[in-house]
Amino acid sequence: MKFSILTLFPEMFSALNESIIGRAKEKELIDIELINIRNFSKDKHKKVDDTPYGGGAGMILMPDVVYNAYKSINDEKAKVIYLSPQGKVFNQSKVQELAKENHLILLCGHYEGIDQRVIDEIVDEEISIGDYVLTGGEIPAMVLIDSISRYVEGVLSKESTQEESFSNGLLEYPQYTRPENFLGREVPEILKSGHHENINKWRKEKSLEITMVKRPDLIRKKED
Ligand code: 4FD
Repeated sequence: MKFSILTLFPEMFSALNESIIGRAKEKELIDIELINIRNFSKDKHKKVDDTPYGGGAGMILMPDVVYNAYKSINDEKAKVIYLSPQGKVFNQSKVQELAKENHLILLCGHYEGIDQRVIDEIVDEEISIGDYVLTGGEIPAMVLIDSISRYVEGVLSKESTQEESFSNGLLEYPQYTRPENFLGREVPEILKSGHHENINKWRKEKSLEITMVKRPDLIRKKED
């Protein structure tokens, strides 16, 4: 899986050099290409934004600069995603759908915004990671990369991908490790029984119970 990121702040993505995603990069299971939009400014002062037509506060990213940055990627088949609070809200089924793509281009905007014409020209899909506003699309882009990379063959063990929360539409059952007694709280007896059939049954019941208590909306929403 290849991710190309169009951003004014490529250094923010150093977070992806850690842990599981960092290892996936080292193993070349995923490729993360950072494209600094500022490098495509034709201006001697590297100017990338200008004041909005019609007036108002803030600055707008100029369409030609964003377009030239996009064109430098030179892959017609890549899907272009714009991270914005106006997008369709991201969920695990969208993660699984996007994990089937070969190449995703993630366009990171800022609060002021991007000239609408380049969005209309290049964007295939607008996605939001939730109903709140951030200063930029970089953290949402990292959320997509992290969640999608987990479905790339070899990044995680197969079991962990399929067993976990949301893949079956339910929340995870609780987990325990040593010690058996922690501040007077015991590990559930059944987990020490070695009876795997009963353990699986208990875990399924717990999953359903936890989902009903914490996220009853997920039970009705299972078709999504
Ligand atoms: N909820 C999200 C995405 C981006 C963002 C921005 C237009 C603001 C939240 C385009 C307005 C980008 C989200 C940057 N905030 N802020 O996914």
